[in-house]
Amino acid sequence: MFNKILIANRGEIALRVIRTCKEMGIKTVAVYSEADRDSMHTMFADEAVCIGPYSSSESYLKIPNILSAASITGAEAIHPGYGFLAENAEFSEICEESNIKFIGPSPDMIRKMGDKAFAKSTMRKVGVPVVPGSDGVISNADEAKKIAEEVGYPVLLKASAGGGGKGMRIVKAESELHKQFQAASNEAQAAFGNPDMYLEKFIENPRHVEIQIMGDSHGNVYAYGERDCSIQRRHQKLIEETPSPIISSATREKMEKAAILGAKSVNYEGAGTVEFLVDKYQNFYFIEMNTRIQVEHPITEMVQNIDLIKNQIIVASGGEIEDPPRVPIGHCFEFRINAEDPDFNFRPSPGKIEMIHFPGGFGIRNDSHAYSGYTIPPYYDSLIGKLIVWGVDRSHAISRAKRAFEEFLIKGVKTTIPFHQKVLENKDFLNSNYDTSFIEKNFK
Ligand code: MV4
Repeated sequence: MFNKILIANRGEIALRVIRTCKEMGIKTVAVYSEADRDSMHTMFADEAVCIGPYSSSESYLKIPNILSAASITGAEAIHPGYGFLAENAEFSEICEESNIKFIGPSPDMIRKMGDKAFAKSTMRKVGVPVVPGSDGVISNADEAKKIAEEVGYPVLLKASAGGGGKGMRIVKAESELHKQFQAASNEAQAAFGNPDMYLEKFIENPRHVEIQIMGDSHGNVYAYGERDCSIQRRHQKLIEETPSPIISSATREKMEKAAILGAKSVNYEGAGTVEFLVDKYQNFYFIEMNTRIQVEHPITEMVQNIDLIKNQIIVASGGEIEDPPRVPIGHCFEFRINAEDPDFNFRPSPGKIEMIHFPGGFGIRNDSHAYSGYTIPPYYDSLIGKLIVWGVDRSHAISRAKRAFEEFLIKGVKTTIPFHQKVLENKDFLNSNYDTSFIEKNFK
């Protein structure tokens, strides 16, 4: 096992990793930008190294600075958290070459799964259901036209280097296809330095359900149930829950089997998420695989009674992960508390938190780096924390969430708390009658 881990991240996820390291008896090194001098992760790690000015590109994304910090502190491994360098193949590769264990997938795996058209084609070949469309990249608009005719309009053009909703174009009719293909491809070239596109049938108002998996170097791959992440706004998730209220146990079993099949076929190691779209008939289709720990991982931890970060560290050190019962107990929600004003189109509201009081009691978990007097810098994401609420079933968790929000006080910045309180009164939400269009429909 490692003696010392460097956490190449900030905010709540840096703190989350530090907590598990402490519980495992592993020393921790925080890195911080000049804007994060007073940040909680900087204070709670055993050592902290300043890696540059406020700008991410000069600090949290600056590979030489992070490796220098690892070298001078003698850290043997680096946990990247999510975002920043978590899915950067070059970083994973340079860590490998520097004899520092990257707690995440190999550079090769990051490249394979980061190429969305290739990932989809790989999954299709081993029998994982995928959205009907092109098998891999399409080279021109004429080819796109042929495939669109086969699967039927509307279709979606997706950038192969995109993901998470970036670089997508809906095409409703053949007459638009040529123009849209050129525009989308140019956009992809500008945004990702890669013009490759693939095409899919457009699934109307799907639900977004993802399977948590974990693989180790001994050939084990396990699935830990699903998370329903359909409550999103502009591809930013706001509420996640597990189990998904619309997935039957038969469908769950099929989705888990598909995710394990896909992961095993590429010898996947570490924590991963297999994303599916689910239509109104409970048909599910693979769309992407994420090779990182995700923001919403705690809801899986709560119902499965496991520490996913601990498992990541065990796997990275060559250990074998135990096969837990993997029977979910109860129901869990995550509510993302962002420094944003929901009354003004969720515009960012950084600044000083004059006072913060977190809810507590049975079934409540707060993953947050915020404290009274902390200033949220405007340079990074707006996440103040995650309220994670566990209950014996969905309705119990909802009652508990409502009472938790009554206790949750934040003064000084606008937050998404009032938004969550409105959702908790929404009839469709209460009846589990929602899909990815929920926010658009209800909060215009
Ligand atoms: C789709 C889709 C409909 N049909 N693909 C958006 C994020 C990216 N991971 C995939 N996305 C979508 N892909 C097909 N063939 C609709 C979406 C989509 C979406 C997916 C998940 C969660 C929220 C979403 C919001 C709008 C569109």
